[in-house]
Amino acid sequence: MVQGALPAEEARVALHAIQNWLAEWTSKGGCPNGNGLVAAGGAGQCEGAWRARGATGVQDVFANIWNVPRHDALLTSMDALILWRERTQGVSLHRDRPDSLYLESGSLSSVPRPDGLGVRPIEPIRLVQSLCVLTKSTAETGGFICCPGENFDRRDDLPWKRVHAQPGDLICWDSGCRHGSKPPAPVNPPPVTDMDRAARRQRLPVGPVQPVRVAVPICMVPKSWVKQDLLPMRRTLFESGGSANHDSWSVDLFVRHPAPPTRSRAAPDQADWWTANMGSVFS
Ligand SMILES: O=C(O)CCC(=O)C(=O)O
Repeated sequence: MVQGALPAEEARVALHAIQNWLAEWTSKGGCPNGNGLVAAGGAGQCEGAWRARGATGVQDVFANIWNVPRHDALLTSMDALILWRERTQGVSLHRDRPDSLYLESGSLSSVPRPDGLGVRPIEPIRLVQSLCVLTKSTAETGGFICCPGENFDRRDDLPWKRVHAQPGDLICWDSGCRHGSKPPAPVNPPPVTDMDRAARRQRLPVGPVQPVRVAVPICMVPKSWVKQDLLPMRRTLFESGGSANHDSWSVDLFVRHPAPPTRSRAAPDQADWWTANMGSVFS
């Protein structure tokens, strides 16, 4: 855990930007739920998510992990949001390891070459995944869980623990460690208010969604891992509000997460909040 990777004031600004984005989206009728990992509606490319990825403290963590300079040597992926509502159940314990990864002339690919030149890496590719927390995570709120001490070799035998964090903290873990999230137990359904009852009677949409948990998943890898032909596809995804997964350093894996249709919008790098720090981890 890196405390205050995003300074408290910047964490507040990022949270506010995400709430604004969410209000705009929910006014059109949709609302995020499911396991809380949201990639639809331009979530991954919204201002609040980029404010977390663009933070010097966040980028420094990954630069130190990979031993590269912070500026211009990292590429960000796993561009999504975590948004919980009162009944969101979270994500089951899992490892994020691509099942079929091949090395092809030093680059990563998910498809073995017919000529057999692509070989499976001897060791699993290790990633460092992270969450920039924007609302506090405690036993009362629920949130991220993981099995500290586990790695790819140590199979499913350690107990999970809750990770408590404050807004601006960056929770980091090795992709070989099982992780997920859990609501507080037991889950108490939110009280039904008079306004909810009235809305239901009149079949009106229930008021604006106030997310109970907000975090930004972030995964940065050295740019040198990425094939050049990936970059135009990243650009398309970025401009259309789509999201890549954390294993998006190879074209084959990247295209598994095409952009969902979104309303027309300016590319994030045209917006007034865009900074050079954000651009340096994008392309
Ligand atoms: O914190 C969560 O809700 C789960 C995050 C997760 O599974 C991931 O980022 O891979």
